[in-house]
Amino acid sequence: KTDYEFIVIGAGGAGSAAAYELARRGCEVLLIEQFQVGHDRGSSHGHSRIFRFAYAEPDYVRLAQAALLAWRELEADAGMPLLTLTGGLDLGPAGSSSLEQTEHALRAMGAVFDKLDAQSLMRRFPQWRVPGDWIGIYSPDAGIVNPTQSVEVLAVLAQGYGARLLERTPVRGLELSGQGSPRVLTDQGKFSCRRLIVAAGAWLPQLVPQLATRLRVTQEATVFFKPQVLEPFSPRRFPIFINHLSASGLPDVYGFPVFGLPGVKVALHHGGPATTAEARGFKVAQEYIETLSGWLLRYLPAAAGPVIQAKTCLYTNTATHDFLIDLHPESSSVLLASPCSGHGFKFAPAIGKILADWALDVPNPWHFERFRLERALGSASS
Ligand code: PYC
Repeated sequence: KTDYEFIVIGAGGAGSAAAYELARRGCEVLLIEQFQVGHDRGSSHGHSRIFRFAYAEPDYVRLAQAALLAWRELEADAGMPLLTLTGGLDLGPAGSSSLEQTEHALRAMGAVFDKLDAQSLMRRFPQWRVPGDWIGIYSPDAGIVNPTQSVEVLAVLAQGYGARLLERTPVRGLELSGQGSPRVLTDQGKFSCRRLIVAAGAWLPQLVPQLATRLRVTQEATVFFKPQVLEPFSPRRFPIFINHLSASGLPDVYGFPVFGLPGVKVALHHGGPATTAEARGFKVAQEYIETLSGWLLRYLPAAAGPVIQAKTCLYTNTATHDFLIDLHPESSSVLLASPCSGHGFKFAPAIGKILADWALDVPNPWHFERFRLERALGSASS
C-alpha cells in the first residue's frame, strides 16, 4: 500500500505522538522513521527530560498544564507510568529577569509554587550550597519523562491502533503541489497522503531547504556524575533543577536526581556549537565535563563524583526558542513541526493532539500564532 490518509515523518517525540493520536482517533496513518524508534542520533532519546510548569511565558505554563493531563491519559492507555513528579527548583541570583518572569507566569496561570531565599532553600534541600543573594522557586508540578521509553510506547500503541510503522527508511525528498496530495520519496518507494506532518527534528532543514538557514541545529551534551551517596539525590528528595545564569551571560545549568543510571545528570542548556545532523559528533569534550564538574563542586559538592556517562544530543533551535508548528511554505497539506529548541519533549503528548487536530481540521487553541514560521524564526541567528 502506498497511499495513506496521513503520513508522519520522524518517530521522535512529536512525530510518534502525532501518529499515536491520529491512530487512536481511528485514522489511517503511516509513520516513517529513518533509523529505529528510540535511536540516539536525534533529540528524543536517553533516560530523562525535564517536565515543568515553571516557564517565563504564561503560554508555555498553560501548554505544560495541558501536557500533564495528556501524559496521564497516555499512561492510562499504556498501563504504565511515564512521568515521574519530583518537583522542580529554578534558582539563581535574586532579580534575574527570567526568575522574576517565571514567578509571574506561574502566578498568572494559577500554578502553585514556593519562593525560597538562600537559607530556606538550603534548609529544605541541604544538597545545595548557594550564595546568599540567590533565590529559588520551587514548583511541585515538575519531574522527569523518559524519552526513549516514551517514543517506544507511543509507537507501539500507535501500531496497536492500526498505524503502519516503517523503520530504517530515510526520506529522500518531498514532492509537493499546493493543495494536492503530498508525496514522500524513500528507498522503499513513493508514498502519498492527504496530509503530511514533517517532524524530522534536526533533519528538517534538509527536507525543507527554505528552513536551512533559519533553524540552528546545535550539539549539546549531558553528563551523569556518581554522587558519594545516592539517597540524598533520589527523586524523592532532590527536585529537577534549572540554574538561571543568563544574567551573567552564561548558559543555564540544568539537572536531574538519580534516575535511569546511578548518577546525577547535569548539562548546559543552549551552550553547544552549531552543527548539522550529519556533521555532529558523539564524543563529549573534556573541557565541557570539567565545566560541569566545577559547577557541581561549587553548588552540589556531594554530587561531584566520577563521570558514569557522557552523551551528546541535538537541539533544533528557532531564533526565539519558540516551537515551530506551521504550514509548509509550498503546501497547505503539509505541516512542519519542530517543537524542540531544547525544551519540547515534556509537551509531546499535547503536541501530538495539536498536530492531529490540524490533520483532522479540529479547531485547537494552539493553531498557531505563537508557533508561526515568521514569529519563531525571526531573524536568522539565535
Ligand atoms: O526541557 O524544560 C526543558 C529543559 C530545560 C533545560 C533543558 N531542557
